[in-house]
Amino acid sequence: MLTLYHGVTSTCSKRVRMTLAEKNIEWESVHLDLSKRDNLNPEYLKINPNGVVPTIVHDGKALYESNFIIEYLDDVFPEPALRPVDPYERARMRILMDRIEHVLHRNINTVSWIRQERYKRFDGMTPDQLQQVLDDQATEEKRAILKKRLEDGVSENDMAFAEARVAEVLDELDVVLQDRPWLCGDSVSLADISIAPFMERFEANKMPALTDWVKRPRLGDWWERTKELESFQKAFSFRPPEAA
Ligand SMILES: N[C@@H](CCC(=O)N[C@@H](CS)C(=O)NCC(=O)O)C(=O)O
Repeated sequence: MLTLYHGVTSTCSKRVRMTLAEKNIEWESVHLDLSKRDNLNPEYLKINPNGVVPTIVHDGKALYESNFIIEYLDDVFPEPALRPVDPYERARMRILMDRIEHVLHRNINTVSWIRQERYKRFDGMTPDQLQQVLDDQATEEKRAILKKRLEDGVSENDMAFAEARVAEVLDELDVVLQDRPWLCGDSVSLADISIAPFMERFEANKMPALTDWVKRPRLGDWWERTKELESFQKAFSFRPPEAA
């Protein structure tokens, strides 16, 4: 049995849902509402000490970090294979996934604070309530980032810097796609799945610099084909029972 603890709009959760759909794996859903901070519930922190989604529990064993979860799923449910066989290509796939997670995701998070109006979650809270939210953060790093955002906000300069870092990764992906239809070759791989949720977010957030397909025509073409994938449609149309 496989249980996925996830959030409906969470990009990292969509990676896992898309991988599960590619492999036609049955799973049980435990939906966490991030706006209500379900992810900071002490019970949940026992299986995800970082207090973020997603987490899977497979055969009684918990695993977190979405890029590692999807590699695990590819190991345990090998069909269809979502990683190149060639060791060099496989290593390149991991480098792409690392850039997507540690440069692109990290920076888009700064932008989303404003674009997705995440700061509104804290509107109307008293200083004591805000302090409680800070105290509840699962890690010192998350506490420091949130404290700075609550105290100083995110400036135009911060936004521009973060968006430019995201654009650099997208430029790299456009170059990678010069000689191949998918990021790791002729078929969909974990690298394609790793970036797909962010592309959707750039479109939804109406970020023209990040969805400029004249500047990045190969990535634009890749994005059109990705949206057609059944696994993409299944993963992205998920709605928690309470929203149905
Ligand atoms: N590197 C982690 C990142 C997970 C992550 O940042 N999840 C976000 C949603 S996409 C989250 O849970 N945010 C809630 C919070 O930070 O409080 C992964 O890939 O699983």
